Amino acid sequence: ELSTIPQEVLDIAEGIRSMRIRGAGKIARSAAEALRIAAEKYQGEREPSVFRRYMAKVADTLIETRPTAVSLPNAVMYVMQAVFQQTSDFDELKKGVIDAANRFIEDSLNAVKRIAEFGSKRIRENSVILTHCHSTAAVSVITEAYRQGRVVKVYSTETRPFYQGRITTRQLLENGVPVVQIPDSAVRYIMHEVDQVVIGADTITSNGAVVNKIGTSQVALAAHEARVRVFVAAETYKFSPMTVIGELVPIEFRDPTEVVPQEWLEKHKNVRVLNPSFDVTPPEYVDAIITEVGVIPPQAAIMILTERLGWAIDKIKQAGL
Ligand code: RUB
Repeated sequence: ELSTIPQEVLDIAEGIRSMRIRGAGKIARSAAEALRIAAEKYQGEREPSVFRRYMAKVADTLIETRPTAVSLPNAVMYVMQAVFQQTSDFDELKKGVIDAANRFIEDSLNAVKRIAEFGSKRIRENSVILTHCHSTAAVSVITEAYRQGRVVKVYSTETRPFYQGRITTRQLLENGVPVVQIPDSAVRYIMHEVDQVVIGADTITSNGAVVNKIGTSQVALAAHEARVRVFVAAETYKFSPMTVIGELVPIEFRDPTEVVPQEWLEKHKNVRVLNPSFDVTPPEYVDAIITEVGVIPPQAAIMILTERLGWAIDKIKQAGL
């Protein structure tokens, strides 16, 4: 009989599922925090094997919440490494898990700062920037570039159907950055005014494709046509070790009621509504990926994977996933 998962942990899982907690970086940090709380509040037998089974159940509960952003399983795997460290001392094991979770959160926040520093240097003087969805990493790059006096205006897409663009617009305004909200369908119309596109990522594959909020590939296509550079701001835990063994990135489809109201669906019973939440931008449409360890071409994704996530690749290969 495993001890029950604390309510606080279940609330974080539900927060991720319902998108109260959203954005790949925040999801990852919240998952690490949930594992830390689970370890701290563990009431069961002080026996490593029992504790490990309980933590594995918590890990599964977290991973099941949303499928696309690899930052979630990467964060969970990172902390779970400490859960499976070789020791028979329960207190040492528990402390190791709490430390690993805290380390992940701290490293993640530092990574975003580094990305802002590196990315801002790539923004030219007097730039008009376009961004899509709400990415903490992208907002950090844009805000830092603005502080350095290089950004004159930001176009922020509203990002239907969930309107994460409104969060971006609000945050940029709070940071003092001049921002104009546009509907997603206005991207190609406005692109001739744009100097650079800065977006985030949920997952980056071993061949350098960028999985991000639905509509990102259209933005990149319009930018490509207009010869506008596309920069992706992404921490190294957004790179997917699973793609190294040939796995495809699962694309989340969300409820149709995010696209049309329930009443409308009921009135039009034979209409099918699709709500894909993410899309894939091929590496050819991305100029550079800004990570906390450096600015790289998307084709160098495998280098980040082997250098930073080699441990995860080994694990996945061993597990034969
Ligand atoms: C959010 C989204 C963001 C990335 C990067 O999708 O696509 O662009 O997650 O964000 P959702 P960050 O709102 O469905 O979670 O840079 O904050 O990790």
